[in-house]
Amino acid sequence: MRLSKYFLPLIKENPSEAQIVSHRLMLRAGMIRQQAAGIYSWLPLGLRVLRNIEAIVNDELQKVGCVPVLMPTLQPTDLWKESGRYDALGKEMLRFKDRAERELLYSPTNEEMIVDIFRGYVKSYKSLPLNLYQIQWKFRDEVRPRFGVMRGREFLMKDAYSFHADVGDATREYYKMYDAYHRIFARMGLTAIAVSADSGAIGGSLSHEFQVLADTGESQIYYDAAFDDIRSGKVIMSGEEMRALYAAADEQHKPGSCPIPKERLREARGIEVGHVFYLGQKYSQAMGVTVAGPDGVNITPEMGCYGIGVSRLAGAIIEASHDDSGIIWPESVTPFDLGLINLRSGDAKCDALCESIYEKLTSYGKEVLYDDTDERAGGKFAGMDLIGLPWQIVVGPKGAEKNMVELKNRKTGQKQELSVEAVLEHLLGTCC
Ligand code: 5CA
Repeated sequence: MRLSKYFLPLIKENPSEAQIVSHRLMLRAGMIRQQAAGIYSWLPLGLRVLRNIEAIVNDELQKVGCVPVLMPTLQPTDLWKESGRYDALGKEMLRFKDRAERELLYSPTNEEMIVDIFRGYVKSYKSLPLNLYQIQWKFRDEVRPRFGVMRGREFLMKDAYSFHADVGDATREYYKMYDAYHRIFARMGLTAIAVSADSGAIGGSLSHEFQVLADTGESQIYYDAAFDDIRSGKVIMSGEEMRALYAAADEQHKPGSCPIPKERLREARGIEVGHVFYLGQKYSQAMGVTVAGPDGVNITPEMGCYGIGVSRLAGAIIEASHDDSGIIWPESVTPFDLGLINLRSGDAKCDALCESIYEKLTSYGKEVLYDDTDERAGGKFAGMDLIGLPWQIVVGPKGAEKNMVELKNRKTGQKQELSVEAVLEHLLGTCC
């Protein structure tokens, strides 16, 4: 992508409305634009990140057998009267009427609708287990939307819903999703702590929130100090070993009955990036769902549901990975693999060298953001640091004479003078 043809509206000054670093950097890096309180447009750079996060979520979920669907954002309210939740969500739920005076709502979550789909088709235990998921926009009229995409009113959620013939199978699925969540967040460079939590308006008997530690997080959590060793990479544990460690959300933590000694207990702020729920028969019972069981007797399916804050993750990753100059993207979600800076656009040698590097890397499938504009060098460096691509190749007139360029690692700041061939080899892992 050539910057001269792209849409990357960078902002130099710190936006006064942004209270936390990820919100500030997302606005400054031209990733998002606020359209109303808690409602954002995703600009091209932000959209690339969102799509990369979605790709990791899709990949890991499909590996464990989840099946993608897509439900509408609008629902008739009748289903919610059936489940008994019509009143439970109160003003958080946005309701309106269509031209025929039928009441609709903008989905804040989709348990009712998935149950409606399920009961329309599934008649036997032989079709179970079944785990359907979508990545779809939600709306919750939050009292205090804040921190940019962290607590939006409209936000992108991955929501999965599973159906089972018995408690044992539903429990197995719950922990399968729990382990998949750790893999999903780890691929984004995040270590999430799964804390036992309150299931709130979603309901059910068991739930865990996945929390990424950050001082700006909205949740207060308590956990075993062993998680700090896991986070720093000192200790590696399986999902099962991690499950045995103490971790609790604020409302679940009872100091009087905490099972671990004080010296081992840590207290911190966290960003909730995911939440899994063991629902039991709450929705299947309320909505009258049964399937034929193995011995011909009808059974009411057990359910689980599993959410991930896809748009919130973009902010959470930035909270976890930035410095004073801007964002530092992990390779797995970066909007482009690298930035190519032409320090003297219009200079024949610089242009030719940049073009050949751009062509080569692109032909090998690398996503390159080529700064071919005629802005001054300082502005180009600052802009590239701000948007945080993992690598930068800088091409200037002096080096171009000798076929030499500079390769900068955004995270370490390390710069190397290298021949074009050496840079390509470095980035492509192959000799050209
Ligand atoms: N039906 C279940 C999951 S299938 C559900 O709605 N769970 S939830 O309420 O916990 O939301 C799932 C995830 O969405 C949360 O863990 C959080 O990461 C994200 N989320 C919730 N509210 C917001 C919000 N206002 N802005 C951004 N992300 C949010």
